[in-house]
Amino acid sequence: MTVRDILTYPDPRLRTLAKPVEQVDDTIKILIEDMIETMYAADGIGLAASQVDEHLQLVVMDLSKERDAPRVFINPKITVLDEEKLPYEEGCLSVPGIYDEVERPREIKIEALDREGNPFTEIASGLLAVCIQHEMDHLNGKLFVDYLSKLKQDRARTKVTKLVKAQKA
Ligand code: K2U
Ligand code: ZN
Repeated sequence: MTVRDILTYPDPRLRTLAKPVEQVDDTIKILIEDMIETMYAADGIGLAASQVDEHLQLVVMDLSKERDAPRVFINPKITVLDEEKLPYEEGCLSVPGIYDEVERPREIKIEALDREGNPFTEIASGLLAVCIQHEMDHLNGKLFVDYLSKLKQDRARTKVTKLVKAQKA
């Protein structure tokens, strides 16, 4: 398994539209393992393949306290079940150091394939609903900062660019 580099805002590759996974073959299974390791190494609770410059519809997540229950969502589709929106203080491994409130639909249905390629459906609310919607945005080339004001976006771009430059120095 390999810890992959995570693309950081405003890298234009983060805007790439992810393609569906055609077959859950060994290449995909290796990518899944690498993404899980990368997510844990970065202290994230979710990670989209787009963030490691692999533009496939693939998300990993671990919402457990023990950090020992990774979940895989291949070709995820979501349907809004309750239009009521709830705010959540979001962050992103691709936008380090920036946290702000985003409002998203409270309850959704998730349809995806698991890591063996078997289809499953799940009704989600709370952190699972927030996280999968955040990750689905990544697969569609959207970042949580896109929901913020232009001023906040400009400030985020400046702050992240400086942070990443300092990390590389
Ligand atoms: O996509 C990512 O960068 C993974 C996020 C997932 C996430 C974002 C917002 C809300 C919930 C999950 C990372 O895990 S960022 C870590 C984090 C988690 C909760 C709140 C803020 C930051
Ligand atoms: Zn993110």
